Amino acid sequence: MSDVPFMPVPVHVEDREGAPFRLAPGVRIVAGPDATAVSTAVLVGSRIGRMAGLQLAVVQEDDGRPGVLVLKIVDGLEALGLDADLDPALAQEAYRLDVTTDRITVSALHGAGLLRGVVTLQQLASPGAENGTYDFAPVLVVDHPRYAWRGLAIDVARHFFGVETIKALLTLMASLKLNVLHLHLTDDQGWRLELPSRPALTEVSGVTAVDGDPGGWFTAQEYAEIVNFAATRHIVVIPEIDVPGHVNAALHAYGELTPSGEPTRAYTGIDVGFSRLDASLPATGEFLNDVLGDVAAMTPGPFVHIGGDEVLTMESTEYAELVHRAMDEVTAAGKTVVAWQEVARVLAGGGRGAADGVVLQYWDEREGAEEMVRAARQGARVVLSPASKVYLDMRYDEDTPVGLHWAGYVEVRDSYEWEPEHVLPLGPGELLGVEAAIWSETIRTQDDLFYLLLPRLAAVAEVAWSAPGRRSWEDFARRVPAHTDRWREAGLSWYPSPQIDW
Ligand code: TNX
Repeated sequence: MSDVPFMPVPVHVEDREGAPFRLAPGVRIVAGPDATAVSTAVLVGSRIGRMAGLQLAVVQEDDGRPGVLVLKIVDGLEALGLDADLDPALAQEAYRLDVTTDRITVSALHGAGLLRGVVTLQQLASPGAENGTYDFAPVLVVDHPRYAWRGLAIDVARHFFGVETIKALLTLMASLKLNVLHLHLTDDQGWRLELPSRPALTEVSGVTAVDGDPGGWFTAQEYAEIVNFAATRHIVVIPEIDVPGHVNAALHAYGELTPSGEPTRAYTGIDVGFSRLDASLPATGEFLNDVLGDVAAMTPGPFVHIGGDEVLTMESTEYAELVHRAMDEVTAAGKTVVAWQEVARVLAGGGRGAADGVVLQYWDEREGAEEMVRAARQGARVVLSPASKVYLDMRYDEDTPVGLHWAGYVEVRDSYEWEPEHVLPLGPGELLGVEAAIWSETIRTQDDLFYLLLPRLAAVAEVAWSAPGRRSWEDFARRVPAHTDRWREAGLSWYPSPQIDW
């Protein structure tokens, strides 16, 4: 075991003998002919190069001389030193990092694995003896994630956060090897994605937010920019259009969606559960078709999230009908449905296969566990977001200046010390992964946002990446302080938890 503060902790680390690899002028990146290796090389070249103030040349041929960083796509898991029967979804992100005095080699089956390996490499860097040089201690790391889905949901609806904040977030996520960014784009208080078929959604409801604070929205072009920025980091973006509740912003923009035909008033409070679509109105079907069709078309990733949470003013038959209509739109557009746990109720009644392919997100530990398990037996896959552990809008303690506390106070250790397999009694293959969430009712600034995210997001990332036998709270707490320099350089705030010896 090495004392390098890797985060999340890898599967296998082996210290090696010898002088460190020195990053100094003249170091080249060898990327071979593979396009994914080349694109990773360019990103790495600029990252590692910037760190040392160097321009690193990217070349195709490995001439065998020392002073190279080799990025290599290999054919099989055996070449990484891993078992051939590793789940293919995990294998995509597996990597082998081999640091010797003369050369560094990162190998993987896929560009995603290369990038994860390079993130590990960055964590190995320490300032060298000469000014501007960096040293990498000789080591062998062989690594792969525990879960294929390691996400963060951010609510940009209650308060809006623009492209620059989202990019800072994606950069942080990549550094923690997270791979899913779930954007909660619509809610009672605002609509944050411009859609070609429904311009009034943002023209009318883009400008509103909680407490009358400034709103905002992503233009279609900005959304594409976010999706591309994420893709370069092998992070998939999942847009959420929350229906059939949490829809006041839509009802405010389009009066045809209400029984009276009159638009509702803008809503700037923070209650939940009062707004709803109406299954009997013809406009409802057109709305679902337009909105979900547009969002699917704008999203290259395989998933669209339809929400489905907290509908408190609707009978179950109407709820089921609207959920099925939304699901059908997403499926017809060629995407996989993701939904909050409430949707399990609707699927669990449907018999074998009724939930095939759907991804359900479990958040409210007070209810719904049984339906979740039943839906999983019927084909649903599960992402865990247990609020008492990973709702990062919960306050750390009674003195935290922002945040809610309906799921309790959540200290860093609470976010870290839990076992995903103990949350629900699921069978093999049913548990896809773990997703943290941050809701923005009380969060107004980027500083508030990162103060709540860090260091808890690092804790959740390790829960999702690292195997249970490999991680412990004491060891995690010891490694956290080494990461604050990077956070500071990126301009991010964090919570100096008394549970950590800074
Ligand atoms: C529950 S999580 C909600 C959100 C709130 C959040 C606040 C979920 C599916 N619904 O509407 O913003 O709690 O913590």
